[in-house]
Parts: sequence; C-alpha cells; structure tokens
Amino acid sequence: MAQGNGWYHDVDSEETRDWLESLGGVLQTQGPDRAKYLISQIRYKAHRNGVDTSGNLTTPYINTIPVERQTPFPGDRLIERKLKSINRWNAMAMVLRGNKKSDGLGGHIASYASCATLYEIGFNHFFRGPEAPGGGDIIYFQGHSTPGIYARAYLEGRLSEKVLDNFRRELAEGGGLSSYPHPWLMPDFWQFPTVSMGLGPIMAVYHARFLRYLQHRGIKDTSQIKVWCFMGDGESDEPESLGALSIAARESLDNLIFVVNCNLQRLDGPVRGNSKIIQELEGVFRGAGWNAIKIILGSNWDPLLAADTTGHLKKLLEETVDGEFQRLRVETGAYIREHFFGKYPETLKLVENMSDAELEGLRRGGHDPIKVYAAYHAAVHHKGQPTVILAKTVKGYGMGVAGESKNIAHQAKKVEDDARRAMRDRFQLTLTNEQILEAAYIKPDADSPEMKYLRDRRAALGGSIPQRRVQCPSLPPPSDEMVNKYIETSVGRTASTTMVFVDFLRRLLDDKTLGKWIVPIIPDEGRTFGMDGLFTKYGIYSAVGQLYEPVDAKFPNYYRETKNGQILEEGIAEAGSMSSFIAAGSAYANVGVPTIPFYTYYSMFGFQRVGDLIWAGADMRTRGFLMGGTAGRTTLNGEGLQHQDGHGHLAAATVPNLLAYDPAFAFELAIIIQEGIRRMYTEGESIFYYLTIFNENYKMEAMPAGSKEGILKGMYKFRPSSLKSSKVKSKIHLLGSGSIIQQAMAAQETLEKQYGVAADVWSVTSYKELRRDALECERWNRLHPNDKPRKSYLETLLEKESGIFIAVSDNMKFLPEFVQRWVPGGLIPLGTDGFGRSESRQSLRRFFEIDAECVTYTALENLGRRGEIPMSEVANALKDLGIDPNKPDPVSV
Ligand SMILES: Cc1ncc(C[n+]2csc(CCOP(=O)(O)OP(=O)(O)O)c2C)c(N)n1
Ligand SMILES: [Mg+2]
Repeated sequence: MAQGNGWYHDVDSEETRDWLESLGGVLQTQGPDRAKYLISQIRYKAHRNGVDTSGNLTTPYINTIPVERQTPFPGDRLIERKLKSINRWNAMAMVLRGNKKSDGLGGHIASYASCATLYEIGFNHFFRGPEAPGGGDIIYFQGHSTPGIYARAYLEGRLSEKVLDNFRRELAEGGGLSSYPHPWLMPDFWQFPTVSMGLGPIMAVYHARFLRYLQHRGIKDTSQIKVWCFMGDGESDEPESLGALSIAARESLDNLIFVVNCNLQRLDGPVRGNSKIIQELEGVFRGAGWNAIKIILGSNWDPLLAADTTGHLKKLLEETVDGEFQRLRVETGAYIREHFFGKYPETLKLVENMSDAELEGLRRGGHDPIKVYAAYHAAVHHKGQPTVILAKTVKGYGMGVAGESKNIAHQAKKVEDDARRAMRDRFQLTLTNEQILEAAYIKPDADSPEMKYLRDRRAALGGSIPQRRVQCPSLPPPSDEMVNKYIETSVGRTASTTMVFVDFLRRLLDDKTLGKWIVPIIPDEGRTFGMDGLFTKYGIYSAVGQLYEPVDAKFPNYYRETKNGQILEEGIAEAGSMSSFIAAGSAYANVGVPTIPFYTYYSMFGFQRVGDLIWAGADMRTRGFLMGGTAGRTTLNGEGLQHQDGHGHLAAATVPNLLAYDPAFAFELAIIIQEGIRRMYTEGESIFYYLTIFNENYKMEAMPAGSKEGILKGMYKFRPSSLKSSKVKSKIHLLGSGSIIQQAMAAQETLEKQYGVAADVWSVTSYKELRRDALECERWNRLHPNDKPRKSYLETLLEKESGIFIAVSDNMKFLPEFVQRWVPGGLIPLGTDGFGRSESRQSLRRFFEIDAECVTYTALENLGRRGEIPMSEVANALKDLGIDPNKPDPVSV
C-alpha cells in the first residue's frame, strides 16, 4: 500500500541521482508525455525480464500537482477568506443556537468545518448554476455538511435568519430547515438525498452516465454539465461508494468528479488509524481506471519539499500513519518539531529556520484555496476519465479545543465561549463578546465588497445552487386505443402478465409521442422476462457502439449494442439499475426531460436488496415504474427461497409516495400503467409505481364493465356467483390478487358445483391503495366530530355485502390484513408466510395452503364454525379435498 516506493532502500544513491536527473532533463525539454512514454518502456523491459512491476497504484504521499504546474488562483483571496470565515461561523451558529433552545436537537459542526474550502472554491469558481449555458451542474453535497450550504444560501439572501434558527425544526412556525438534503421536504432547494452514506456516490456515477445516454440518444445536449459528488472518507467504507467506480471509468465519464473529504476521521474515530486512507483510496480509484488527484499539503509545505533533496521528508510523510497525523494536529509546534520532524536529522534540519508557530501552521492541502483551485481546474479539464480529488483536511478545523481533530469532533454540538473567541480571532471575524455569547449570525452589508463579490461570482456561474427547478414538458397518457387492445383483443388468450407487460412496453416504445421518452432498464434479466426481443429493434445503449460482430448476428433478434440504444442493460447490478432508474425518473427536475423509466427486475432483489435506494428515489420525487418480475412466493416455479418474493408488497407499503399494484389480468395492467403515466407525466404528481408481474401463463379474462375505477382504487367485483340459490346463508367472498386469483376462481367453482355454496370473486389490485384511502377517511372522521362521517372506497364497496371474506395472494398474510378492519365481519387471510422451496407451483401452493382446495376448505370450515354446515361435513371436505391436517406449518419449516 502506502509504503513500497523503495527510495529508502537506496544502495547506490549516485546511480539513483543519474536516473532522476535524466528524467528531470526529459521533463524539462520534452514534457510529461515523453517522460510517461519512457517510463512505460522501462517498465515494459523490466516486466519482460521478470521484474514485478505490477501493483503499485499509489504515488508518493505528496500533492499530485507539483507547484510548478498549478493553475494560478484567479480569485480575490482576502475576500474569499472573509466569506468562508463567515460561512464557517454561521454554520456553527445555527447548530449552537438550535441546541441552546432545544437540547439534543443535534447537527454537525465539525464536518463542514473540515470541507469549507472544498465547497467555497466550488461555489466561487466552478459550480455552474441552473442558468449556465448548457445547464447547471449536478452536485451531490455531503449529507451532514448541510449547515455550511445553508449558511451560504443565507449570505446569498435565499434563506432568512428565522429559518436558520429553525434548522432541524421543520415544523416550527414559519418553517425550518431539514437536517439533511431532502428534496421531499425542500423541493425548491435540494436535489439529491445523500445522507444515507454510499448512495450519493453510486447515484452520481449512474447520473453521469445517464447524462451521456441523453446526449447519445439526441435527447439533450448535456456536454457542459459536470456531476460533482462530495463524500466523506469514512463514507468510502460503504460498498455502494466504491462499487460502481469501474463503470465510470469504462464509460469514460469525464463529466464526473468525486471529491473525497479526507479528514481522516469518521464518527467514532480514525478512518484508517494504522495506515493511510488517501493512499488506499488512490489505489482503489486508480485501479478502477480513474484519474486521481491528491491534495495533501498546503502551500507552506512547498519550500520544504523543494529543499528535501535527500527524500527524507517524503519518506517521513509516507511512514506516518493517519492516527499519528490526527494526533499531531492537537499538539504544539514544539511537539511537532521533536516527534515528527525530529525522526530524522535530515528532516529536523529542514525546519530549523521555522518557528514553532510556523510548524503548527503547516496546513493540509484541503484547506488551501490555491491547491484546491488547481485540483478542481485540472479535474474539470481532464479528458477521457472520471476524476477523484482526495483532499486531506482536519475534522473540526477551527473548532480548537471544542473538537479540532479530536475523536469526539463528529458529534460536538457545543462550543464553549473561549473556543468561540479563539475562532473569532483565528478567522478574523468582527464579533463583539455579546454576539459571541449568543452565537449571532454575521451578514455584511449588501453593498460591502464581499457581498458584491459573492453575488457577482454566482451570477457569472449561472445562479444560486443548490436549486431544484421543475421546467419540463408534460406528456399525454397512452391512448385509450392502445389500452383497449388489452381490454378487448387479449381476452381468452393464454399469457403471463410479464408477456403482457413486455407487449405493452413495445407499444409504448413505438408510440409516436411517448416512445422516445421510455427508458427500459434491465439487470441482466432480459431473457428471463422475454425482453430479449427488444434488443435488436431498440438497441442496447453503449457509449462506444458495438466493436464486435455479435455471436447471434445472423438471427433476427440479436444482441445489438449501439451508441443511441434505448435500453439500459445494466448487467447484474440491482443497485446500479436502481441508480439509473432514479436518474431517469428525476430527469424532469434535474435536466428538464420527461424520461419514463421502466425498471424490470427479479422482484425479490428489489426492496430487500436496494430498499434504501428506493427510499432515496422516493425522497427525490422520482417518477417511473418498478416492475417486480417473477413475483410471488409460489408462482416462480422451482427457484427456491432466495428468489421467491412474498413480501415485496409489504416493503412497498412503507414508501409513502409509492403506489403498489398486484394485477392479475392484461386489462388491469394496461389501465394501471396508463393511469400511472397520466398522474406522473401529465399531472406531474410526485409518485411512482411498483407493479408485480408473473411468469405463469393463464387465460386473460374479459374486463367486467365499469371496473376501471375499482382497478385503480384497489378492488372490484370480478366474478359474482352464478348460483341461483345458495345452500347456506352466508355468502363467500374470495379476494384474489395477481396470478393467485386463479385459485380463487377455481375455489369458487368447486364451492358452487360441489358444495352448493355461493361465492363471489373479487380482484384486489392494491391492498396498499385500499388502506391508504381507508386510513385517510378514518382520520378525517376522527378530526371532524360534528360532520357526517365519510366512507372510504372499501367501506362503500362492501356496504351491501355480508358473509365470509377470505383473501388469498402470493404474498404474506400481512398484506390482506392491511384492510381487515374495514371488511364487514373481518377477513381471513391465506398467504405465503415462511421460506419458499424449490418446487412446482402446484406443490408450493399446497405447501403454503393457498391453492384452490385450501381456499375451498377454508370457506367450508368457516361455514362450519358458524353452524351453517355440520362440522362432520367440514371434516369430510378436508379428506375429499386431499388436505393433510398434519402437514407441517410452512411458517416454521
Ligand atoms: C448508511 C449510513 N450509516 C451511518 C450513518 C451515520 N453517520 C453519519 S455521518 C457518519 C460519519 C461520517 O464520516 P465521514 O464519511 O468520514 O464524514 P466526515 O464527517 O468525516 O466528513 C456516520 C457514521 C449514515 N448517515 N448513513
Ligand atoms: Mg471523515
């Protein structure tokens, strides 16, 4: 890792010098490209002769950009420092004031304190706002650095003192500010929820790629837009943070810049106390094919490095581990001289003319505007690769005894008065003692040079950020004519709802108005869902086209990759696919294009695998359709417990703005998608959809007249009993969903034909919708005691119904239980609680007791308990229907 550059095992320093001087000469006369070429030739020769030249992806522990190659800083350093100091103070003040008023409110001071320079250089020189030509940049701000971003918005006049005071008090009178970036809560301000660590980085990678996709498909010129992703060094431990790096490199995303704030600390302590996080990350990023720029040392190190002719300073920097660097920050100059530079006589000598105060003031690169500017400049101009900037900073910079570089820094919310005073002096803030005591905000006069500067810089860069602006054309829903095909022509055909969906998707793709906006996303499951038929016609997106003749080129349906391909084939990457879904489904708010993503995946690998991304997508007001394929615990033949999803709908119920449907027939599916597009893309509602689709072929039935409303609201009577008179008093109501409605239909027939019992079959398309509406109604009634109580849709629907209600679905029993309170006489749920098995559908349905026989038996058993038929008849039915009463309970085996 960090070590191993080999210079401290020098056995012939004269020879080493010769080589280095030759390289120096080449660099001077012919430049870096020639030097690079020569080094590659030397490496190749060494490799051919058995020297291990692999593996060392790290470079020395100094700045990547040497001082001679730094782009000069064009800003006004004094003014920028003033502005940055004010932001630092105000960011801290809002946390202090909040916690004073309401102890335990929380908030973070130390994180923004460490990355203030990283943001301010961006705000003053690089981040392009929404009015910039070609569109504004996409910026993922580190979640818990929000106080600093709010502080800047305050200076820019976008936020009032009052709302600052209500940081983390969103329900306070007059409104407040959310703790972290949440577009759901501040829809004009925040764009990307980042505080669940790791989601920002993976979303940023796929966002940058989606911008390329839009460009290559000719939908929008996104060539000017950069995606910036700010993250913590501790955050890099999340698998999602680094999991998609190779995709960014493979796709040559030079529109993507990661800035990792390497303050060497996370929440509990050091990120890599015993080694060096910057070196480790450099290796990972370079290994994945990224351009890596390290900013480790501030400008006041430059003379020391220049004087380091023996290489001992570089050696010392390399040898020192992060835990040690962290400690040095809390020590005095004298200590640093003795314990750091004092390690070698050569390094001690280097600093002999520096005072202790100067040693204490040796700055880390991430706090030096000159170094940060040069790195950003290099990053935005770098071609052909994404860039990571690894900036070394100090956690709690400026907090002094209150937390600077201490392990407690992350959660420090209190800064005592003397530390505040020290901060005032250190950052030369004009504050009276009284203002310090009350942590007053600082806002210079509007016509002061610094405020003018602030405004001018943002005006030159295209306006304030962050800003979420929805300026996007609306789209019409799919035509009735398209939908009618599924109401009329599909009737009587044998198909799976997955086949119906793919057919519908194809029609959408071919639609003159909607076609261009459809973004099919698949994680290497196209063939599973029969979507391979779309590959040739619509093309699989590839940034480079197709550089080979596909093996199936001679077939009408071949694997066609193309630069303007419409399908995003993501490989086996549900998190990546979900990130693409989010990028496509939020493009209306980020780049003003109404793309409609259909992400089709193995339902089991949805919520439980990438649930946190789905939550982030919800927060972002992402639109589109999550198509949970191969759904159901028993409909998926043979696959076993890790594939059979019987709880996706339960998880879906936890996402407030998600509509979840479990359609059974072609007409239900078509109507739901039509309405979904209308609500999201015509009306602009901030909702999205989860639809489960099945791979079981069965007869597509005709749509009962007038059932459209019920399909959308969640339930309608699908097939009333055909019995003239029932043998019993109680009517049986069988509620079926998805492909399991067949079991309800078969049970209806058996009940009627064999037992003379009348039964109605209802199709429940969405328990979630039924419950949402019922709860809304219940709440309204509770809060309006003097008004006539309202009735929910479900209550109205069942108003005139009575009898025994049995629900059966391929999901856990919890799902129908969502609504049992509003069903007259309650509801008996049959479902698939327990682990799945590798088995046939038929055996699985018996195993979980949801097959037609078990449904029939449950109806009879309930009639028996009510005394409407003798229990002996029930016992006989159990035998006749072939149900083993001693079979194991699926929940516990
Ligand atoms: C997925 C997830 N796990 C845990 C947390 C809680 N958390 C918030 S900040 C933080 C430490 C962050 O450290 P780092 O990434 O180094 O950021 P720094 O504050 O040092 O800049 C943790 C553990 C979270 N927000 N998200
Ligand atoms: Mg950190």
